[in-house]
Amino acid sequence: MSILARYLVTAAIPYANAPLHLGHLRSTYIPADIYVRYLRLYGHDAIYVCATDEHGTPIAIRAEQEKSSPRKIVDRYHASILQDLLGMGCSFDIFSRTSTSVHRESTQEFFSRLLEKGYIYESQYEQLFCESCNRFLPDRYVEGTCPYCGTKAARGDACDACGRYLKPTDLVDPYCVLCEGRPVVKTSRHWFFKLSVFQKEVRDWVSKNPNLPGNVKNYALNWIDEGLRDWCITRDLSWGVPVPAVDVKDKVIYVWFDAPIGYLSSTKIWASKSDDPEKWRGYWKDENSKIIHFIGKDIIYHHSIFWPAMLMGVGEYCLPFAIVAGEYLTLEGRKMSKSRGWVVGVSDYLEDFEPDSLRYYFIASSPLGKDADFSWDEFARRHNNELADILGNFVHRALVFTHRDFQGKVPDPGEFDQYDQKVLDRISETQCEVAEAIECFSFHSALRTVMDLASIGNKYFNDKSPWITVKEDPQTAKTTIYVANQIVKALSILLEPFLPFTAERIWDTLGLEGSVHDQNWDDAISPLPSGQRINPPTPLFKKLDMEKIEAKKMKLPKLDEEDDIAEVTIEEFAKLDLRVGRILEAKPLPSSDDLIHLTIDLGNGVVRESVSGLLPHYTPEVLRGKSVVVLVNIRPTKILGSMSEVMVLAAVDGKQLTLLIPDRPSEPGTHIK
Ligand code: B3M
Ligand code: ZN
Repeated sequence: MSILARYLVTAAIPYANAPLHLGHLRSTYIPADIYVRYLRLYGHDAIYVCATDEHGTPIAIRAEQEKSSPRKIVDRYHASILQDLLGMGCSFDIFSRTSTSVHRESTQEFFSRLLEKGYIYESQYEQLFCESCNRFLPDRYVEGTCPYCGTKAARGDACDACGRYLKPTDLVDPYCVLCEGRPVVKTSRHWFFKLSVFQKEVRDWVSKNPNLPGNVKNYALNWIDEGLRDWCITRDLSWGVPVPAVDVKDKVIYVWFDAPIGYLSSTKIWASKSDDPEKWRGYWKDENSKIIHFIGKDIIYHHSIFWPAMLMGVGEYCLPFAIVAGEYLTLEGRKMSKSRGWVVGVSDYLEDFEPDSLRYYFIASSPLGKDADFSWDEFARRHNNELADILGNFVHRALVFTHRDFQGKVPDPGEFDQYDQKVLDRISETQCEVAEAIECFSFHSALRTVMDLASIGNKYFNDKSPWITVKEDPQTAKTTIYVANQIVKALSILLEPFLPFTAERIWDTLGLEGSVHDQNWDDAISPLPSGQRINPPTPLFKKLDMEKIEAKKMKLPKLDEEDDIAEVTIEEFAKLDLRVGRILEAKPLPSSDDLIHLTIDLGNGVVRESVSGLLPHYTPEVLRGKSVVVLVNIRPTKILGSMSEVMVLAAVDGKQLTLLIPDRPSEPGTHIK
């Protein structure tokens, strides 16, 4: 058992510019909620802090698009986001906003401290400016091609595809998102955070932190090793936290500087509403406090690099204890896309289904550090076959039996046989194993362990067949039902972090005092006394109405396959054996207008044949001696009587084929990666 400690659990603060969709819940809010609920049950001092992110270009652009004001936009979305999160059972201690005065002051204080300490400096900075809109184009006001990975429509602040932080002038072929015009470069006065001086300190912190999960650590170290550049932390905008300098107008602090400070300002606001307004310090300044940030994978850079560097610069504050980053969620096998309508809103879900079914789906379907998919059919299957048939079925059978055959009271057990004892032991083993898994953020395996206990309960119930023993050997039936009730009680506590609504219903049906949310983790193994009077049970889960599922499927737009360029993983790409090959011989295939037979040297004495449609584009003489890119492990085929064992790659532009030639001389057989 670990020593009781103080924890601050945060979830990334969502921009108040759009409703929440399922992806956010899966990566961030549900995992954070599970973790904090567990900590509270365990008896730790743990608070769950979140807010809406109300500054920056996402809000300003939304206001322009809707011909509204930033203030109206954030008021509207703050309310809807909060409603969705509460509907899903997120147990925040505070859900604040970054447009508060406490937040403004905290941000300006960070800025001023860093300035005093020489970590912020002023400089002229090249910015993109749209002449037709007559405005600077900070961050998301501009899009273009990512210079690192070549993805189109990367935003001026970051590339979603490769996760790198960008500045607008990094973009290739930038365009203004409002008018699609080409911006020009103009200089203006800005402030920079000396991120570069923290290179070593941040690297040490990341590499030595035992609590950073693998995905966070790997991404962060790669980026750090590419070299950290100073970071422009002001913007030519009027919406945001004003730069605290007397002679400045219409410049605000960059939203990514103020957003993580939202965790701190929200904690202060939480404390200010209590009888001890200073108690936020215990979470932020006491070295024994543990700050754990739950985020989505797209913002690892900001949390593992910028934010720790800011904290190091200011000093006095605790650095994050851990950062947990949920990977992406796809929807019916495709990448979610707000612009194409390929999303499911949280409020849309909640109109028809229970929050616990979705919480269950997210955690049960895959570990947080792996990509996951949401599909309506799979959702229905998991609800029906797992929640209803395993968990719901066991709890209901045990409680109905108690009610019907023992007048609603947990019966007195007789002596336990080996099987009874094994099942009782399994309860305490489960309690330990689940705790261990949750503590290392393995929520998926923790939940599976809890569900296994329900399966064990079902099997035990079948094996013991109390409906027979109740007539033939009533004492054995009493023992069985006593043991079954112990499992039910344990499930109520063990499920609380995952399925808080279901857990509370079980608790209520057992007729126990208070709320399951206020119990202790160890109550899972303290016996439910015989004689305990239980309430009439109702089934925990109804089977889902498949018409509702079909209706949800119909709501998704029909998308063109063309729109959908499938992603490949690096492992999939690595299956392609691509090499440099030298063309030794080239001969037109008789009986064909465009095919040519090539003999290709792949180094180390390996020579292969290939048939390609290069003839209209290259003459055999030109091809001889050329080094080209060859896919070596394609399945061989016979074309017009000739073997084609490998494939020569070319750029295809309409009907024009252009061979890919290495930029510098490369030996045949050289790997291409
Ligand atoms: N608002 C991005 C997002 O909503 C940003 C997170 C801030 S966390 C400090 O994904
Ligand atoms: Zn423009």
